[in-house]
Amino acid sequence: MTLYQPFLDYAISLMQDQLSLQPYPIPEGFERKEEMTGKGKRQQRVVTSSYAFKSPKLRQIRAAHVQGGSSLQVLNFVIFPQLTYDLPFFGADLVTLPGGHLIALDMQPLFHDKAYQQQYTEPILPLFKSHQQHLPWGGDFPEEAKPFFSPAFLWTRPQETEAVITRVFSAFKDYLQAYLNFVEQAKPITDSQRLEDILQAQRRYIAYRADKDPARGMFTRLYGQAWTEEYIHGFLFDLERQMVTV
Ligand code: DBV
Repeated sequence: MTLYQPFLDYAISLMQDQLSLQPYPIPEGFERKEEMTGKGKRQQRVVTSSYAFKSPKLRQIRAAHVQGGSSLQVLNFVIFPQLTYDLPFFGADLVTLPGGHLIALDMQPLFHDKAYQQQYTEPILPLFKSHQQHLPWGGDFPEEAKPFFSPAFLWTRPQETEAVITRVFSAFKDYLQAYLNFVEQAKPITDSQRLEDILQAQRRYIAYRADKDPARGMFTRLYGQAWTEEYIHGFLFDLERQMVTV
């Protein structure tokens, strides 16, 4: 069972249609990682596959797809815009563990002022409301993560896998299309103060995500600490490394 493969296939195909998609390098040894876990009858192969692209306005479009049987499926898919655009991040964290499904979907804002919300949140509030009817609020999440989400944050823990296949997939498609519309409309920023603010906001977000990555424990158990830290800082949240190398 690969619950999130259709999400990934859909996203790549939609982006190929609407963006001038180019490959983005994946560090050697991180394209695919495979490990056996458990013993005896509970033995399970866990495969983590990585995907990465870029486009003229999007610095890094990347996905990590973990497939480990019916009780371990994860698709973490994030789009990091170029530093010359004030676009939000597209963030999807689709997680299936033995305890159930956990879904986070948002256009994660760089700023929280009214003008920014008018540009990047208000247009998607109708989408948010239509999907939230079927995907109720998932409850508490870390207080310190709140600044990184928008009022259109779809956060839910569906009981039924069927709801993931139908409702969550439908929300994912709508959010991604709405995001691509923002990308299409986005104009480069030229004001130097605004550019500095964008850089700081991107750094804050990426530093937070790298520091608090909720998958760190899972990856460390599966593949060890060295692989995990390199995957997080060298691929999943790589801005700081990229800034050093340019
Ligand atoms: N989450 C990631 C990456 C993952 C990943 C890169 C490649 O950011 C998976 C894998 N998320 C993942 C896993 C879990 C979660 C949970 C495996 C389960 C952890 C566990 O229970 O052991 C949103 N993801 C979560 C949670 C939240 C998010 C709130 C539950 C609370 C928690 O365990 O911290 N996604 C997460 C988040 C942001 C986001 C905080 C943005 C700031 O986009």
